[in-house]
This record gives sequence, structure tokens and C-alpha cells, in this order.
Amino acid sequence: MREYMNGRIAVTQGDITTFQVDAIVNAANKSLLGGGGVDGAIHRAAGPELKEECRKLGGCETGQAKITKGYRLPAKHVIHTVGPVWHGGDRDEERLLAECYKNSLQLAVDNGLKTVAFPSISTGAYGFPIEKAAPIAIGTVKEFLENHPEIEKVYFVTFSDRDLEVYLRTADRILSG
Ligand code: AR6
Repeated sequence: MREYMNGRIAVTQGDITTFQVDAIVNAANKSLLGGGGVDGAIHRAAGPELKEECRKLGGCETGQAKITKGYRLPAKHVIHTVGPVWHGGDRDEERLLAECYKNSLQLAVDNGLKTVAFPSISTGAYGFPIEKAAPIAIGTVKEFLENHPEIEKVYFVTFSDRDLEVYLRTADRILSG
């Protein structure tokens, strides 16, 4: 498998529901009650208790994040964040996407979690171009980690071959040298 690793950041490919980390991040919608894509996969793998806990959270605003247990997942927790829907770039989408990464990691820190895996938030059903999203994802996480030594490892888990290529290229550009 092709992987990129630089210090506390790793880019890899796979099904995020199989990751044994303190928290996997879910690219959810504002209802937090499940959906398609990675959200659907996480809810299927975690089992119905996840939805029960989510129901009590009262939804989530774009750019914000909320935490639950992981139930039947190998991950101990799920951090649910709501990415922006891409409307062409003039509706604050880039800042809101960065907020998703920042607020998810802050929630991990607040809960004493040390290992976190992210999917590529907003770049599926929400239509955020991956070439624009990957540098925001990696750049925001890099900056956060510089100020938070308590986080040990962050994985970017890409799904398609093409997304992996974009993330590998972006990580090489932002993290190397
Ligand atoms: N593991 C890792 N990545 C995955 C997996 C998986 N098992 N399955 C899909 N992906 P999307 P969004 C990738 O659409 O764009 C949902 O219905 C996928 O290839 O899941 O933020 C929610 O309920 C893509 O690269 O999330 C919302 O309504 C990335 O995950 C809406 O979709 C994100 O694609 C959120 O849209």
C-alpha cells in the first residue's frame, strides 16, 4: 500500500471504519442522523446505538464538531463534523472546511484523545474540489499539531486512488522540506 508519513501526520488509503484509533471523524450532515458516503459506512459499522446517541445531540452547525462513542467500531470514538457544501467558493467554504479540521482536533484534545483519522471532508456528496480541499486539510492539521503536542498521530484516510494521489502530492508539497 502506498503511504506517506511525516512525523505525526500520515496519508493512507482505506476504509476508515476499520481504523483502530482513539477517534475517527465522520463527514456528517447537520442532522447527525446518518446519510450516505462515509457517514453511512460509519453508522452501519458502529451499529444502531450510534444513531441513538446522535439523536440526543440536537444536530450540528457547518464547521462545528460533536463527539460520541464508537460502539461496534474498532475506534473508541466518533467525532462528527459537518463540512460545507461547495457553492463555487464564495460562501466561506474554505474557512468552514478548515474549521471542521480545527474543531474536530480541539474536541479530541478536550477529551484526552491522541490518535485521530480523518476522511476527506466535503469532497464527496458536498462537491468540494479535492485539489482545493487537500491543502486546507493538511495545512490546517499541520498548524494545529504545532500548537498541540498532546496529539500523537493524525491519519488522512483517502478512499479512491485519485484522492490518494492528490493527498500524496499535497502532503509532499506542504510537509516535506
Ligand atoms: N472510508 C473512508 N472514506 C470514505 C468511505 C470510507 N468507508 N466512504 C466514502 N469515503 P462523503 P461529504 C470518502 O460524500 O462530501 C453524507 O450523505 C468519499 O470517497 O461521504 O462531506 C452525509 O450524511 C469522499 O472522498 O461526505 C452528508 O449528507 C469522502 O469520503 C454528505 O454525505 C467524503 O465523501 C456529506 O458529504
